[in-house]
Amino acid sequence: MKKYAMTIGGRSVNASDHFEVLNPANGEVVGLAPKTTAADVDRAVAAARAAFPAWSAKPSAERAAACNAMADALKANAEELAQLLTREQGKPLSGLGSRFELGGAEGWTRYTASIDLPVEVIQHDDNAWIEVHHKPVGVVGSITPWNWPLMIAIWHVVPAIRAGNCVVLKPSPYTPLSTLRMGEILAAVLPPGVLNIVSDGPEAGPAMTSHPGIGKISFTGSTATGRKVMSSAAETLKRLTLELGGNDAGIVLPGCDPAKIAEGLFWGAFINNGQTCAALKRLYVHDSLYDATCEALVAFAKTVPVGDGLDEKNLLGPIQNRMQFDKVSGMVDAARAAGARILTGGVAPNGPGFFYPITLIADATEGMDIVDREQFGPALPIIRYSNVEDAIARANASENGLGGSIWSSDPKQARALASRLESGTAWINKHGDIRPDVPFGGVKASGIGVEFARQGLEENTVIQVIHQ
Ligand code: TXE
Repeated sequence: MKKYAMTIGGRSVNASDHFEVLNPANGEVVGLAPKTTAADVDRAVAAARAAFPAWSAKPSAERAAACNAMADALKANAEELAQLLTREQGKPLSGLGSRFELGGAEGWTRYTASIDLPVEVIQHDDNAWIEVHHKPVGVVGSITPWNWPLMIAIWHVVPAIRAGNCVVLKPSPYTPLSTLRMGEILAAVLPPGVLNIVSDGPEAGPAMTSHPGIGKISFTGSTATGRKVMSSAAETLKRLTLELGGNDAGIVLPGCDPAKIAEGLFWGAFINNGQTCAALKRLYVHDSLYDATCEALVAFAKTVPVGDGLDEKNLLGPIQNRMQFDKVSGMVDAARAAGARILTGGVAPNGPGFFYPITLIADATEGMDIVDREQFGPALPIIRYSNVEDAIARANASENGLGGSIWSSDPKQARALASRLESGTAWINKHGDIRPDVPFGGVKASGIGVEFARQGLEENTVIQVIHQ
């Protein structure tokens, strides 16, 4: 069985101990990931710190060129990485799956290469010379989840490197292999120590969040772990960007045509089997088109093939891991027991793998876990409402605030209502449309700070004022 290695200081580093990474489609071992210790984290941070003076002193254009070289390397190795990603994550090669994720990773890298943070001049005259400089923080620690492991690693790593930082990256224990391999490929086009990739192990995450040599943590994961990261980082006053859970609401207004919006609603909710932070997780539908919307969604769901992601005809794969499978199936069972109607799905097939059918749940209400908490899986509760003001209030009655959407045939009304959603992004007639040139982040318990665009790049810097 292939043993994967860490990359520290530009060299491949083997661990003394390993753990198995399983294919969620069939339970087979995909490979062995190194078990990272606190001492490995120390070595990675030391390598990053050693590389920092030269890397941060490089002209911006040279760092931009290095980011473009990373994009070229991603492109050249995309198919190998996509295959490995499908085998350990479960998502299909096709559709909005692994190849799509690799394409996104390359696109985000190229766009991030193209942005810069020039010196801002406040005053240049005989009375004063005042400039604002954006300087790199030093070493950035990146901690990533298992749902979009490569894309999210790129979202953390590339802006950090572009801004002049050096990085230590730690993937989730569920999906470390594709990140270890991608890291090896990317580190090879950078000076040694600029990008270091460790793996998981009980000591690894806490060693990073408390490490005095790390100046900032970029974290994407659950709100519960985000709180631990923030608390652990407090001692050393690290900068933080936290992209945490979401429980995004979508509101379908009277006057919509259910047949026209069904496909957008479906993929807004079921992209990556619903295992997406800014997926549509609660759908509020007006009474006047409730039944028609349910029917249109069921009809669309029946056209989507689910199965092993290596089979190119499939558009959705298994749930990624046992913990998530149990969470989703438990929430669906509880909703059914509380009186919700399962329109399609709701019963897992026998056999290997964490397969769970596309599940649409009518007559769902607040008070059910599947409405109140993030399900993070292929099951969408559809909630009836009769008053738009009431729907907005119910959408906002959540500790989360990542995304939200308004579905309407009246653009002016839609924009007015969108601005009243308590969410980092409010989409209109779509959900989850993210772009590298548009800042993205959560409010309330969904996070702190933003990623992407100039604003995301700025979060990888500290400000220094030169004042004469
Ligand atoms: O996430 P964790 P888990 C949600 C989703 C899911 C739940 C749990 O609802 O059911 O989170 O998933 C690392 N110090 N999301 O347990 O624990 C961990 O190794 C430092 C939403 O997989 O948040 C991994 O690399 N690091 C989310 C990363 O944190 C620690 C995506 C995320 O794991 C740590 C994933 C610690 N003490 C799950 N403990 C989204 N917003 O997209 C764990 N980690």
